Amino acid sequence: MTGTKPFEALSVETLPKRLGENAALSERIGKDASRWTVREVGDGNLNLVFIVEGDKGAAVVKQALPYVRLVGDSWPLPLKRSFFEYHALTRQERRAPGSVPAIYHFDEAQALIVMEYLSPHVILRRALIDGRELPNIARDIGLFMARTLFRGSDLSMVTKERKADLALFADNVELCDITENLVFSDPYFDAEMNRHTSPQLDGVVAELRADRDLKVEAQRLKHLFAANAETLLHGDLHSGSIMVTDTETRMIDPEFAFYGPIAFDVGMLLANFWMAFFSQRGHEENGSRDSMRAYLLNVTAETWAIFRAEFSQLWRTERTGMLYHRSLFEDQGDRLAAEQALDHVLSGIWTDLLGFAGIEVHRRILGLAHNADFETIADENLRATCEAKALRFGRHIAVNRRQIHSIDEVNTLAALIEQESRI
Ligand code: SR1
Ligand code: MG
Repeated sequence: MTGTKPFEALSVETLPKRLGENAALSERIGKDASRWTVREVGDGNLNLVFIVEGDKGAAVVKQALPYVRLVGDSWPLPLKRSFFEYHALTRQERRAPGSVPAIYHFDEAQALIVMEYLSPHVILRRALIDGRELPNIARDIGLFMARTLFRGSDLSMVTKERKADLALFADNVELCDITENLVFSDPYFDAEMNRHTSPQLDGVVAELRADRDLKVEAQRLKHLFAANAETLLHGDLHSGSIMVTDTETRMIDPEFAFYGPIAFDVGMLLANFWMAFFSQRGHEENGSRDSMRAYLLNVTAETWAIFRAEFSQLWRTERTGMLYHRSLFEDQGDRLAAEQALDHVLSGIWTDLLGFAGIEVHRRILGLAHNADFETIADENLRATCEAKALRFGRHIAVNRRQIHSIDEVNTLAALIEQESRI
């Protein structure tokens, strides 16, 4: 699985020569490497991604670079993120079968993973920008989150194995550091790499940076993120980390995987649906996205409902870990106590996910890594109007999260803010 040669970045030109002898790849796509065609399609912030096609088929080769691609070699980033991505994918496949691309080969020294080419899948974010109403995403993503997050926790795992796994992923320090800074801190001060739609949002940005309650809440959430090693997270579960067709959904790119709070993945994901919602105004002509807006709010509600239902089902049938052990509840004939404990756990996830969602919205508009949902709105005034509404929404759900009790309440607020005309 691990090569011995020192790391060297692949290119479209060198890939066939360097991987031509790789059996996992050539058996799938065809043995004659001189007939392979290679395209580099990586549009993320960090890595190289190649689609390699041969006589028999196609595969994806993903390779980490020793720096942040978005910024360049002034920001070094360890290759070991590929190791964490590989190990996260194998665990996700075990815990939620069929939800991630199949892995054909991993080379730790070259920081590369050869995996299934998903076709005709597209990135979910792109589909939502295009106004596509995909029927299955709420179900598929809700199930993925419930299964991976429950089964990676002390609710399910043998605690010795979980602790060993926690130790393994604890070394994903640099990727956690990106999240800790970019998500939880940078948006709230004048950090070097920040940018926002200016001058339109200058006033809103100044207000947010002076907002004491918001800053304290963001730091409480960062504390939770850093200190609550509850389960193996995907760690970067946004709509750019999901590939879809009309009927299929696959999660990709878990290189930020580490042990953190269950609510983080769920909050980050829902935030990206809410951002898609607020950005629709920038992609429509004459109210043409009314149905898309309704669809997106419905997706958030359905995703949360599916997550809750599946998590509850796993709680009742697979609670084999050391937390909330059956010996204290069901085995004593006290099923209601187990249900009461479940309510507490779900309500904690709910409150925290709202916080993480609000902060994720802020960092995508004020920080380094922006979203195509807003970035592709060419008219800057229109973009700023969409962004300002999302920022206001994010602030509200982060700061008032303990007083918000249902997703309908959140979606009613989102709809009200979206209809306002002020920036
Ligand atoms: C420097 S990396 C910026 C962002 O890209 C990744 O997808 C993560 O979301 C990270 O925060
Ligand atoms: Mg990524």
